[in-house]
Amino acid sequence: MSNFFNNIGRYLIPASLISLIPFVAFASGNLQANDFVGMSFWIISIGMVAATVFFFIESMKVDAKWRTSLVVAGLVTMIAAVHYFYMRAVWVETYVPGEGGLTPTVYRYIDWILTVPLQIVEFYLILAVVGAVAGRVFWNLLIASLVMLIAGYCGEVEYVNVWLAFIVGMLGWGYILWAIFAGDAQENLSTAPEGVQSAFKTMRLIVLVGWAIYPLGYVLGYAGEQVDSSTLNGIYNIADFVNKIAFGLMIWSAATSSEIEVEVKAEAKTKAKTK
Ligand SMILES: *C/C=C(C)/C=C/C=C(C)/C=C/C1=C(C)CCCC1(C)C
Repeated sequence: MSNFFNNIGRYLIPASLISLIPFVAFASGNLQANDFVGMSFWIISIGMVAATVFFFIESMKVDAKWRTSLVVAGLVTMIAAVHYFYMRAVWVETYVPGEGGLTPTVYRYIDWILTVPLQIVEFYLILAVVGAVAGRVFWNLLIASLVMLIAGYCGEVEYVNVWLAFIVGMLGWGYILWAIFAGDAQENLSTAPEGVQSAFKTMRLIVLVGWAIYPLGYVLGYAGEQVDSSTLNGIYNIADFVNKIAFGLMIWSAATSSEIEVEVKAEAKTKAKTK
């Protein structure tokens, strides 16, 4: 099995990098010196690529049970990288000094509708590592996240009232928070090893604090008479940086520290034997 992964990895990394190359062509827009939101699009596009490379390469080094989690983390940043190239082009090409650019809502939500469920998978995988959770929990979280995103989209493209959509979206997020803090997603957590427990606790803090940046951006972006596209996109960009890259790093950190645990135990065993 590990042989299989080693061989796949040999092709996975170059293949994924080559697949990103066409998107560099989208870098042709003219970034203006005062376009700070444009700069954040630019920085995050490249940050996502770098994070993807990192997660894929690291996935081949960690213990087998963490491998899928890190591959999924790399897929999240890879999907985001591609969408960021498109979003950046929309923004930079329509940017008017003093007014901002157009909001790339469609690309944003296509990205989210893929990456948020993948992060839910991630959440589930962490718990599944120790068999601490039922499959039903996964489906509940998934459906709640779809309710949250579909509502947000309908609000942002004005299919329904912006604030009605917001409330429905908040209910979806609220359900997820309930499930991971008080409900069935955390029920058997105490049976999990410490490394898994702390990974899960940090991840749910990200869903509480990191995810909160999105509704904040929504509220500030849509509160005025006119949509404030700079505030909306600036805050969403920061949120994506935190929630995709930091989220992945959390998993990486949990995976590498469990590695250390294994090493320490192995060392203790050999010492005990030689005594
Ligand atoms: C990688 C992308 C991620 C983690 C996106 C997360 C998005 C949210 C947590 C969005 C939340 C929203 C609400 C809670 C209310 C309605 C408006 C949304 C969709 C922005």
